[in-house]
Parts: sequence; structure tokens; C-alpha cells
Amino acid sequence: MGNQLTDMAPGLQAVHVVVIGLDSAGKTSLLYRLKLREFVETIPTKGFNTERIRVPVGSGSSSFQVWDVGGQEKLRPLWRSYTRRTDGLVFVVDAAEADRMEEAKAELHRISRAAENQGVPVLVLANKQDLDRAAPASEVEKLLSVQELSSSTLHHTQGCSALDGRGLQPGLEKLYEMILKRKKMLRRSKKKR
Ligand code: G3D
Ligand code: MG
Repeated sequence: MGNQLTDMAPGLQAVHVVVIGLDSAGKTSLLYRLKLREFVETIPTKGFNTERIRVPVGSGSSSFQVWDVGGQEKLRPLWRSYTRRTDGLVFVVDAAEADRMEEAKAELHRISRAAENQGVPVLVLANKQDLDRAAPASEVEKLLSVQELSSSTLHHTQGCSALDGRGLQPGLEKLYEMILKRKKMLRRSKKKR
């Protein structure tokens, strides 16, 4: 059995990240892009998705698990049990799909507000920046009211493209930083008690 910690050199930190977002946001494409470093065509995800990959980031590595949240009310109890153990959330949004911003916003806030996710750092990926009609990251941040996430939640909004790969590594590095920062904060508050 692979053990997360013994798989790696000593001193490296494994973090677990859950990738969520509405259907068609680009989650599966993102995973393939990270894994293969090239874009592959994908088929729509049926049911819940158990794709999982590991990506080197910062001085450690991160494992990614994907969940579609759009139109899957019945499966929510399942992905909630996964997000409970996560160090970070990646919320992927189709920045070129103005019509679904409200729906995406509702999901983002619902997930982040869930008790088990309070304080879990959130990376919002404003995907499909290769398309002319894509809203820039700053606009997506406003449309999703990212600044209104709980004050204890570290967050960052990054423009990216699963098609050409832009923005992905910087986004992940930022998430990794936020995760380490939070771990440090949690350790400190434990010592005080
Ligand atoms: P999902 O896993 O979140 O449901 P997918 O989304 O990865 O299946 O992607 C949904 C559609 O968006 C796919 O197109 C995919 O090719 C496209 N897509 C994903 N990321 C990007 C991107 O960064 N730029 C562009 N231009 N397209 C992207 P189809 O046509 O197969 O539905
Ligand atoms: Mg998918």
C-alpha cells in the first residue's frame, strides 16, 4: 500500500486538495493537463469522479481529487465526506460562461460555508482564459463574491487555461502557500491552548 508520507523524501509535505466546480467548468481537462502536460479531449463525467493525481508543488507534492458538483444533489453527501479531510479547495469556474456565474457563486459559497470546510483555503480558477470572451480573474472574483467568503478563509483567484496551461502552476503554488500558512497558524493556536 502506498503511504503518502513514505512515498516522498523526508521534509516534503503532502497536501490533499479537492477540485470542485460545475459540470463543464474544465475540472477533468485540468487534471489531464497537470498529469500529462498536454490537453486531451475529455468526456463528460458520469456520476461522481474518482480521478486522483499527484503534482509537485512548492517543496512538496499535492494530491488532487476531483468532484463535479453541478446537478448532482444526490451525490453531495459523498463529496462532503471527502472535503472534510481536505487541506485545500480548488473551485474551477468557466470564465467564458456568463450565464452560469450565479449558479457557480451559490456552489462556491455553499461548499465553503459547510462547517467542515471553514477556514480551508480556496483557490478559484477562472478557467478558459484562452477564449476572448472569458472574464478576467478580477471580474470573476467580483462575480463570485470571493471576498465575501468567511474572514478566516484564505483565498486567491487565478486566471488559467486548461487548454494551454497558463496560470495553472502559479495558482497551485499560491494554494500550497496558503495551506502551509494555515497549518502554521493552526499549530500556533494549539500551542497557546
Ligand atoms: P468538467 O470536468 O469540469 O465537467 P471538462 O469539464 O474538463 O470535461 O471540460 C468541459 C469542456 O470545456 C470540454 O469541451 C473541454 O474541452 C472544454 N475546456 C476545458 N478547459 C478549457 C480551457 O481552458 N479552454 C477552452 N477553450 N476549453 C476548455 P467539450 O467541447 O468537449 O465539451
Ligand atoms: Mg469532468
